[in-house]
Amino acid sequence: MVPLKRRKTLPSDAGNTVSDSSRHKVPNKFSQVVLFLLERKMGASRRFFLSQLGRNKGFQVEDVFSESVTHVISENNCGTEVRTWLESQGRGQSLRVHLLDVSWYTESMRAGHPVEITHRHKLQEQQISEAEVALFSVSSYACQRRTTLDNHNSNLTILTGVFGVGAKTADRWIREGIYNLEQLRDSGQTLNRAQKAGLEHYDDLNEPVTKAEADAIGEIVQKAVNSVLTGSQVALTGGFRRGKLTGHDVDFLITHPEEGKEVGLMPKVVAWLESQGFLLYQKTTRNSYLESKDGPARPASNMDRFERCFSIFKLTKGKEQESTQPEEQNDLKTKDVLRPHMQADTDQQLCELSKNYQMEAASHKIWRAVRVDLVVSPISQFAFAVLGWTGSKLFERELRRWAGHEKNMSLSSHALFDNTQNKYLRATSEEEIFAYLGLEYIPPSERNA
Ligand code: DGT
Ligand code: MG
Repeated sequence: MVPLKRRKTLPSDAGNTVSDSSRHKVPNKFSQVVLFLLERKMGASRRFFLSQLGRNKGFQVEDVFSESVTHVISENNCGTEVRTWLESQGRGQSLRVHLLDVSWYTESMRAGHPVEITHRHKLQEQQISEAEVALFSVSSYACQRRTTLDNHNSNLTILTGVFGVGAKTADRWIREGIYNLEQLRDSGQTLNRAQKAGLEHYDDLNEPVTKAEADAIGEIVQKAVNSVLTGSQVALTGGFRRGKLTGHDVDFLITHPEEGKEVGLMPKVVAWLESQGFLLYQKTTRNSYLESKDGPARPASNMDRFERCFSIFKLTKGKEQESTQPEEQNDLKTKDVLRPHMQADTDQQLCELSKNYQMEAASHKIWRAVRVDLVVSPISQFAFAVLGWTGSKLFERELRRWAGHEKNMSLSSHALFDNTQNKYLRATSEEEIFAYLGLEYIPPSERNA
């Protein structure tokens, strides 16, 4: 049996607790500076990662805002927003603290000590409307709001950008003195299969996937699915379904209109893709959701229960519309890129030649690696799966929070259970699910919370 990888919960503002093992590894070197990172717009995982980074450098970084905090660090917030947040926490009197942009924090991390605060580090004031003030001083549900793509997002920096590397591993490596990819390559660290693939295809995987590439991969997946089981259906989910023009991966949901026919589909699809040379990496986890056994859907525990394949596709460049089989293409060989005059007489020249070769080979590479998630769902759960896999993550979290707090229901990507009536509510469309939840239907393009 393949063990399920559980989603890890990160400490957040709400939790206010952190295990002893993850804190204060290095004593506070700067006793006058007590930092607090605001999760708002930064996100829980980035906040967690940056906080750990600071602690490892000897800074005191608090999980919970308190009187002792001297510097509040935020990202993509203006001064007014942070002040309003502080006031909403009942900390209006604490306005004497420094309100700083995350750039001050990252520069201080790099310098190894708190750098001088200059004008550009200070949060700028900006007029915000009363409605906006209300939005984050009063609790609200993102699944009641319409949020388009016009908002900011940040990528996790350095090591956590490697596929297969989570905040915990990155933190361990940083403590061992590994700060970047070069150091990681030279360190001789034992990497698992996912991390090896992540390192090998690092540049490709950090280049956003375009909609055209997502469509090209969609055609390949459709072809794979039809080849192994006629009548199977493929739906594009994730950010691209919400209208995003780029993404970090491409998400697909696969089903068959006849319940039960989807069983055993994933290994066949994966085998077909592998046989055609489309996969650079794949890891499949099996479906472990059983309604009769699991009982009412408990959201957190049901997150990863579909049969799912984490993969890296090999997509031919510039042929997005043709879905050409990669094995028909030949990578450029040394002879194609080494110019005739490139003769090496010394070791140094040889080294230069090799560097040139690698650079030229990379620029001529005719395929790129793309992260693709494939998920198989039985048709009876398909509407819930589509809703759950369309995102955004915050929108999903808020939907489940709404279901539980406001409707006494449990929502997951598998089912909706009404705790009052003690029964499952069946649905064949997202619209029906919104209706059960007493919410106005929000189309995918407006779920970008
Ligand atoms: P992207 O890929 O960066 O453009 O952004 P998204 O929104 O496509 O994010 P992604 O690919 O991480 O996840 C797509 C949606 O799928 C996300 O909004 C929530 C859902 N999702 C992600 N991971 C899991 C999971 O492990 N289980 C379940 N049930 N849903 C997940
Ligand atoms: Mg995605």
